[in-house]
Parts: sequence; structure tokens; C-alpha cells
Amino acid sequence: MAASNTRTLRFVLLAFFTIAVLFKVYSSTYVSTAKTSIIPVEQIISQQNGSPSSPSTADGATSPGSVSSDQTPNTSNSLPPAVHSGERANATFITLARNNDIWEIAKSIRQVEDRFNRKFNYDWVFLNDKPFDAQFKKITTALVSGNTKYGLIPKEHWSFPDWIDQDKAKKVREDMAQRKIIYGDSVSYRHMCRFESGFFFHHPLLLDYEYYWRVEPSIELYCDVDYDVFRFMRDNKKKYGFVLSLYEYVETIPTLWDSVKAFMKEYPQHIHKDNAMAFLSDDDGNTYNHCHYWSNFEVGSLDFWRGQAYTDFFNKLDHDGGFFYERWGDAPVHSIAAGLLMSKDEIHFFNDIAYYHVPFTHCPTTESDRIKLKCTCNPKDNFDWKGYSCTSRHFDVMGLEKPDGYQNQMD
Ligand SMILES: Nc1nc2c(ncn2[C@@H]2O[C@H](COP(=O)(O)OP(=O)(O)OP(=O)(O)O)[C@@H](O)[C@H]2O)c(=O)[nH]1
Ligand SMILES: [Mg+2]
Repeated sequence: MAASNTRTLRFVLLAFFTIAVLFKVYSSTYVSTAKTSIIPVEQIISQQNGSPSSPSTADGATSPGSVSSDQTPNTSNSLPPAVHSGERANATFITLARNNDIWEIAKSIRQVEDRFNRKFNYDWVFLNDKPFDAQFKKITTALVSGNTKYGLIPKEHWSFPDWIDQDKAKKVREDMAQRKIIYGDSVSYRHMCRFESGFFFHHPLLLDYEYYWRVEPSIELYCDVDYDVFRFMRDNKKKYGFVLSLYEYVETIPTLWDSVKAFMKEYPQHIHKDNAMAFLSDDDGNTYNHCHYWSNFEVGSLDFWRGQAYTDFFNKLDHDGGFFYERWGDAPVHSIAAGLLMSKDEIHFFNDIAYYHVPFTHCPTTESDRIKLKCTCNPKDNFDWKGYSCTSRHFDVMGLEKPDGYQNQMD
């Protein structure tokens, strides 16, 4: 009997406690998140501060709005809006991938979305030389905040053109395999480089867009990007944006510069009078110094690649055959075109987009930038000022002042 009374009392107390908690929660002020869940304001602020919702003063009393010196406030009004308001540019992300790249591209997308695109909701176009499977589409559609589009690359953009001597190309691959040149024996890598050099911007899914941001599998983004990168390009008349630059393997492009010189002779009207030749050559165009912007990250103008100057440039290179008789990469091809056919002011270094693609990292040099942008990269990993990077040269050519402390990151 006594045990039964105790159980009843416990039940009544538990019910009373539950009702009291529910009343307290529902009488709080609510904030609606982007999805349908509702979270009390105090809880949000507490989560952002990483501290209790009512910070206490030195004497233990609570004082709303004040924070003790051992805590680090991050007031909610310093955070960007969840969805950026205002006009957007006509732009899309672009990824070339295979179905089995799904989990590596999923990681890349998640980072781009978290750091940038969840605020802007730009579209994402996926291209493949084979049809994308249902799993690839399902996972990527779930991750991207804008529309996703999936395109098959036409055969003529991913095959040997009829003027290529297949036997000669095969011998080159065998020779490069023996010399252990990276991807030297690969046919598909060559199709990929030729496609990225000459065709992705002609794909029907891209014809209506003006700007693109290229994203590869397995990349990392280390800082918040709170402004509209595409509108920056448009409003500042930029046509090519990069984050890393370096020297190309000489063995993969022995005659590329010969073709470029022949192009310059044939089409002098396409060479911009305010070009960035000094980034590409140390002797005013006689020889190539092998500097190039690393094209696995690019933000650029699709209209530039579709224009007459670049069309003539690519056709010349394509007919010379170096995509197959050597192993010309899209990075030097794009970079040489940007350096010669654009005004140098149209090329932009995105210092504030911290990025990793194996094996190189771009991390902003200046600590205040890294703090402001909530970066997670180790500044020691920054490749910008190392000996094998061309970014220092880019700064010199553009007349840009190098950031304080860059000398400390040279080795
Ligand atoms: N559809 C398709 N995509 C490819 C193929 N080969 C490469 N890609 C894509 O083309 C881009 C460049 O290829 P990667 O293999 O990353 O080449 P890389 O960046 O020079 O070399 P890694 O150091 O291996 O990353 C990536 O987005 C790949 O997913 C292919 O045969 N088919
Ligand atoms: Mg890659």
C-alpha cells in the first residue's frame, strides 16, 4: 500500500515537472529556422557563443548582454544571412566526373555549399562521358542548394579527331609510361584535358550561363565566402579567377609554346595589348617559363572561352595534335590563353578562397583575414610563396603588393 502511494506521488511529481518545462519552453521567444524546426532564441545565441545563455558577471550575477573576459562572444548580428538577398549573376558550378567519383565529389559539394552556396543557391551542372547513374544523381541533388543538371558529353568532344595518327599517339603513351610521366599512358586523361580545354563551355547545358566555378572531387575549402563570387566577377569585369599557380611538368608540353608562337604570328589581332605575357615568359615570349594557373579550381567567363579569339587559339592547338602526341593539360592551355588574350586586369587572384587539391594548399597569408573568414587552414601549408609557386610572379606582373609576412612562408 505504502509502495503504491509512493509510485502515485512520483507520477504526479513527474507530470507536474513535465508540464512546467513545456510551459517554460513554449512561453519563450521563438525563431523559425530555414527548415520547419523551431528553436528558442536563447538556445541559438548560447550555441553560437559556445557559452551558457545568460553570461555571468564576476560576482556570479547574470547580466544580459555582458560577457565575462574568459569568454569569446560572437554576436548573431555578425553572422551572414542564411540566404543572401539581392540579384544574382547568371552562373553555375561545373563538375566533370565519373559515377565512381560520387563520394569524393559529395565531399567537395558539401564544403562548397557550407562555405558559400547555401547562401546563394547557384545551379550545378555535372558532365560525364558516360550517363550518370541514379545514385550519382540522387546524392548530388540532395547536397546542392540550387538546381542540378546532368549532361552527357557528345562523342566528338571525347574521342580522337580524324587528323590524329593513332599509331603515333600510342607510341607516345608507351614511351611516357616507360618514363613514368604522370598520366602519360592514359587515353582518358587526354580526352579529359582536351574536353576541359576546348569543349565544356559548348555543352548545351552551359549555353545559357555566363560564369562558372569549376569543382573537382576531393577538394577542400577552408574559409567562409560570404560575398557573391560570380557577381564580383561580373561587376569588376573579371574573366578568369584562380587560387593556386605553379610550374608545369616540362615533359608533358615540349612543343606547346611552339604552337603558341605560331598562333601569335597567325592571329596578332587576338593578342591583347595589355596582356600578362610577363607571367608566362621571362624573355618577352621567346620561351615559356611553364607558369600556369591551376585549373582544377577556376571561376571564369564562359563567354570568353566561346569567343572568337579563344576558338582560334584552341583550334590551332588541337590541330597541332599535342593533346595526343604529348600530354598537354587544360591548365597551361587555359592559362596561356588568359595571359595572352585577356587584359591582365581581367585575371583575378582569389586570396579569400582558401583551397586544397592534392598536394597543394592556398591559405590566406594574413591572420586577420583568416580570423574574419573563419578559416581552418594551417598557414604553414600555404603554397603561394614557395619556390615552386608562380603566385609571387603574378603579384609582380600585376603590380600587386604582397601581404605582410609573406617572407615567413617562403620555405
Ligand atoms: N567523366 C569523366 N571524368 C573524368 C575522367 N577523368 C577525369 N575526370 C574528371 O576530370 C577532372 C580532372 O581529373 P583528375 O583525375 O582529378 O585529374 P588531376 O586533377 O589532374 O589529377 P588528380 O591529382 O588525380 O586529382 C575531375 O573532375 C575528374 O573527376 C573520365 O575519364 N571521365
Ligand atoms: Mg583532380
